Amino acid sequence: MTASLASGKLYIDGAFTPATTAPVHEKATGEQIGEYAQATPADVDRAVAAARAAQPGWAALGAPERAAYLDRFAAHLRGRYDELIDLSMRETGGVRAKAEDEVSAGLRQLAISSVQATQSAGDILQPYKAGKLSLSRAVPLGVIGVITPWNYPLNLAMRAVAPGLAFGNTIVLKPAELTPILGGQILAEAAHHAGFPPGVFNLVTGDGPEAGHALAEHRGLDLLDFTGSREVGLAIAASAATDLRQIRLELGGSNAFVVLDDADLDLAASCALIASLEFQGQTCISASRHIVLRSVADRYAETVTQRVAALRVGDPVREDVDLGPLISATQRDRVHQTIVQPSIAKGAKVTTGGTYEGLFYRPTVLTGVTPDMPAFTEEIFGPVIPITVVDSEEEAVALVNGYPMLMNSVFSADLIRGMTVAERLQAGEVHVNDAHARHGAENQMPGFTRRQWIGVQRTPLDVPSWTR
Ligand code: TXE
Repeated sequence: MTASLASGKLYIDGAFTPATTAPVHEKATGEQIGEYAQATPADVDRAVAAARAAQPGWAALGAPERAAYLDRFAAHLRGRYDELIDLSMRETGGVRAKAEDEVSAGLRQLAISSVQATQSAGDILQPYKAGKLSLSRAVPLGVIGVITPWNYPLNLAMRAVAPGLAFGNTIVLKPAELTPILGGQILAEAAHHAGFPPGVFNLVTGDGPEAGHALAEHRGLDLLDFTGSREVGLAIAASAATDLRQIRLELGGSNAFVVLDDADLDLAASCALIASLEFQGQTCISASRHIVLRSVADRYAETVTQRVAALRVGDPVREDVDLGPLISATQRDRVHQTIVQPSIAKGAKVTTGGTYEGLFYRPTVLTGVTPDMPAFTEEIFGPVIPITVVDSEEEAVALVNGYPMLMNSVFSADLIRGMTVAERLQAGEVHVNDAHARHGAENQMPGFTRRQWIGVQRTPLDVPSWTR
């Protein structure tokens, strides 16, 4: 069940290295399913040094040669597909469909990055004046530190690891301590089997405040790529600003789901369940606020409540289960004690759910949610659908904007109206009559190269006279 070669080990400079370990648990049962090594700051130093030493050689390979390594890496993962699905269900607590989504998205990312790197072309720019040749080309950044969260450990690691490697960078990966097997050990094994040159891919598992902090603060990186909480992201940004270290952050937000008065409520309700409850709502693009026009609000709440009440919660490896456990007691307490209960205390009504047993949180619908409640302002990261009623489209747009968010949805039978409202929402991604359906944008990962601009002087005598 556990990754064999890498279990309880770090992977530095092409070697599996033992270290002090901590257990990894299956989320639904609490059973131990493996162990992870706890990297020290000295281990992180060694990993960054190995990545630094390996980078020029890796970048000097042609993109097709790097793609061939990535293909072998992907082939190893594909060969373990069933094992990875099972591991994803046990280690993250998601149902089979979520596991399949995660593993196939990770594999897709590898395929896309290989192709993108081989096809990456530079530009020939308009010359600044006659006799000059101006080019730009993409060059690797160098050594990339990657810190990932626990919700989609394989896919979210791949979003940085695949394009990073494909474009000639080397990697030091620190996966979340709750999911270090799928998010780290499996990848180190794949890298080992693919025969990557030592130091190209390094794994430093460990806890956030120790291994994570050491990597985030490391001066030997050319880029730190972090996906996780807003709190940790803010601290990383503040520290990076002190000496202008390059970072790339993907954090959370309070995403909105807008239902206009002409929406197909049946479709909206189905999409609401996907948007807010898929993987128990523990996704950075989960809908955290449902903003509904008054004339359809009661019907929307009733339809959603009816469907949510029928959902089956339990061990995600079972076929007859719709929602698994939350990832940890800390997350459960955050959802219940800092979001649901305070919102109820301020007047929100529970139409279904609001209770839990162990890590199993009943999917919950809250009505009468107002903008002064945490269920409106906070990223929930749990299986909760908070419904807020508004009187106009204007009010809906104003309420949606003004909070950090990644993605919104708008529902209207009139596509032009839906798109017009969508354009006014300030999220990076907006869907009309859809719930974070994957439109492929997640696989187009920019930012792992820098542009190098090259000016060539073709006429050697084109210099100012005072220099001659
Ligand atoms: O995240 P953390 P947590 C949000 C979501 C959730 C909340 C808390 O709102 O409720 O975050 O989740 C590493 N220096 N998201 O506590 O702590 C940590 O080891 C460097 C949104 O799990 O940010 C892990 O590898 N690294 C997110 C990674 O950061 C540190 C998905 C994320 O953990 C660190 C997950 C430190 N000081 C949670 N402390 C999304 N955008 O999808 C921790 N880490």
